[in-house]
Amino acid sequence: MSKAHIGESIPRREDIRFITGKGRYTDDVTLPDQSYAVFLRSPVAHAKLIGLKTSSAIGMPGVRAVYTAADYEASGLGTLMCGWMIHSKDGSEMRTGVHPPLASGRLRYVGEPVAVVIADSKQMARDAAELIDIDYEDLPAVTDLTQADSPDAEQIHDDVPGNVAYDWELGNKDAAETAFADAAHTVSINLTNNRLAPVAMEPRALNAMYDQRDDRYTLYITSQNPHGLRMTLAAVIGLAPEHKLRVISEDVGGGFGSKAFNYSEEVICTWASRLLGRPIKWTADRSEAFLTDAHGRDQRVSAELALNADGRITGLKASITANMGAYLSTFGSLIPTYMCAPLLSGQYDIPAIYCEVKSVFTNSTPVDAYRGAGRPEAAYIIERLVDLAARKLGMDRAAFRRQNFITAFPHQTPVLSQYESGDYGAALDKALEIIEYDDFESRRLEAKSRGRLRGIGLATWIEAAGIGPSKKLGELGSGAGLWESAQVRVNPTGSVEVMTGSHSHGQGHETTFAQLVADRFGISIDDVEIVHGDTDKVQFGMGTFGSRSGPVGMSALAMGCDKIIEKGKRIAAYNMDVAADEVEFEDGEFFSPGSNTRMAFAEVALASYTAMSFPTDELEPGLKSDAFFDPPDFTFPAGCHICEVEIDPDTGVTDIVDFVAVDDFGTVINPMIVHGQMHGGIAQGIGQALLENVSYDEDGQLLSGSFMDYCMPRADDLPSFETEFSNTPTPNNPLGIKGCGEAGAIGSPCAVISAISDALDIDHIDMPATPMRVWSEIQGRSA
Ligand code: MCN
Repeated sequence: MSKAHIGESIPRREDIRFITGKGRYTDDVTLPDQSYAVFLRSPVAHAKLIGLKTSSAIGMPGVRAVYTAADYEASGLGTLMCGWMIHSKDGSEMRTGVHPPLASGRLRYVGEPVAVVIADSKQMARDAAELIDIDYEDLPAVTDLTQADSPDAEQIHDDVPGNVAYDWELGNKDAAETAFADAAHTVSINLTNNRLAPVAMEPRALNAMYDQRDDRYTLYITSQNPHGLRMTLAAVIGLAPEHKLRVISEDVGGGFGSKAFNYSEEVICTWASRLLGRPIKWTADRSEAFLTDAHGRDQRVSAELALNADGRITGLKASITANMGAYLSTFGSLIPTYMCAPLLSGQYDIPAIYCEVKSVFTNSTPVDAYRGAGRPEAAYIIERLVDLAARKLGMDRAAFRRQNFITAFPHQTPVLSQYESGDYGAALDKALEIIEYDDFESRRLEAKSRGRLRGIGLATWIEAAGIGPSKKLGELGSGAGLWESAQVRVNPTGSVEVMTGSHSHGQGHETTFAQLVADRFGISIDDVEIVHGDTDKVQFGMGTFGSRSGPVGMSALAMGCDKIIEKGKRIAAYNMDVAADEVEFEDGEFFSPGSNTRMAFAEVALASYTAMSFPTDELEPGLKSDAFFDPPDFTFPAGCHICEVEIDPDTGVTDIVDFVAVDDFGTVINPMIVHGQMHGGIAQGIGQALLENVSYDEDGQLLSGSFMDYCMPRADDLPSFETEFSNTPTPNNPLGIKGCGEAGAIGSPCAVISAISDALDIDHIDMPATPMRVWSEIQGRSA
């Protein structure tokens, strides 16, 4: 029997099927009478859509149907919706525009779905799609987010004047202005947070079918949030009542946020599957993924920091322009506002903060959450300012940070967040020690002797993970509750099945969730099955995003396990002939100090189902529990990332020679998995800092639409990371867990840019710090 305890590095159970090619991904599902969809997409960024000629396509062999916006509109179904209402400074509601699943009247970005062809094979559908004529009239494309609200910019949505979705603010403007008026020193910076593509290994895919016999839809889909999708298809699109829809997301090959949103393709294919009476499969190719998976980041920022004569931070102001793309995606409005501005205090005690965010539409792919979602942007703003302030004051960057750290908890920032626990100095000290910070200048000199520019960079980052509570977030504009649920079913022989509303798409939940149950019940991990990703099996859930499965999903599961133990005590009490409150449970056994009988977990399970040892009018037979956990607040993971780089001045190529991360994730369930999450996130953050950039030309054509143009980090771009913990459990959930899934991507970009700026002895360099940009900086030119 393999026992499993919290804190043990148990190998991931799911990896056996993944590495032996036994994973079952959506594209692996082929159904009887399978047909295939290919979407015809807009070739231009902005145009008036005059008409579509589909007759040649309809006549092609194997083609079952061609549908356009006119067909969809005739069905009376709804359009796609953004799930978070933001109010502007003047109290007005954000302007959303209308987001039709198939372009209607206007083409707004390259790649927007215009029509769908359904045929007996993908190739037949593709050939037919090429025969559809799009009659359109070009309109000027809005591609520069800083110009989107200028008076001469073309208006993208009829009901969104000036292309501004909202102009929002947070914090106390007067207090911040006073801090700046009284400041002994100020620093300011203009930043670009570059646009990123999510590039999950498995592209988006779905297979939709309608079963006439049950009058029910089944949608297999690569989703991070099957219940959320089902709810949207039912309540927003109006496709069918929720109980007539089943959404199944089995193995999902990564998402990084991008599979938590609602997209056109699932609406259209599910709707069409009923019209045709055939299942419809759609799998994006990589080019479609680059064009249509919601992008991340894309902000321009100007920010300032006020300091007193002692080098204490007294105020911060930030003005953010955020690109929403052509349409507001599911969480698009939330990311630059409530997921970003409340983190602007960083790890520092800053009495006055004011932030304003203007979100604009442009003729580009919609922008939404991507690993970190708003928090990397906030960390980047405060960490770049802090570096700049230390430089201006001639102070060591670590010492400057330390003297401004928050040291007492809970700490209420001026921008909503209340940090619950932490020891920022401890994480900083540990990271400095591991990287041998005090000896850095000798390494710099040694590198110089080899003609290389060596730099060191720090980021003491913080984020908000484990989103909740529902009521507070409802007041801030959320359209959905942000709790999580778990159902624990104990079988008569003592094995356990858990239905969780969290969804694993690379995070190892089948291991960590089972580890928690095995630890709680004192049973073998082999006796625990984790079920997720099927709306017919799991009652309801909010899915996985915002690093919430640990803090929120596992907490619901812990509550569910505790309810089982409580009932088990009552059952055991009858068997032991003692009062229920005299029964204790430890290490898999129920016992009472007043009795010499001990009952193993499985014995109590059996007793609960034989139902002979207790009065069933007082105690229901069976052993099953349901739990919903709504957290009292976010958790605030934090840490210190330190990066060392060497730059070749002749080529501008940056080598990351060392990277240390010491992070606080509260109670750690499985250190190996958490280290893995840190590694993945750090790699993505380094990608943002050095290599990755979604770029469009001035006509709105995507220039980075393949891996030849969009540069992902590879193993040889990265050093072997040194990752450690400096944990302080959170009081905000019963397990003390803080989320870890995004942390790596939050601290690392700041640390890398800090290191490159240090190596070049400059204030700042923009991301991505490509060889061209670094080389140009060395030459004193702009790239
Ligand atoms: N965990 C733990 N101890 C903790 C915290 C977490 O052992 N103190 C474990 C959890 O049990 C879980 C894993 O670590 O197995 C991650 O937990 P958590 O931080 O709660 O994050 P989620 O499971 O909610 O995952 C979401 C997060 C996000 S938001 C993105 S984006 C992301 C990420 O996870 N996308 C990923 N990691 C990813 N990893 C992979 N492989 N693929 C993605 O798409």
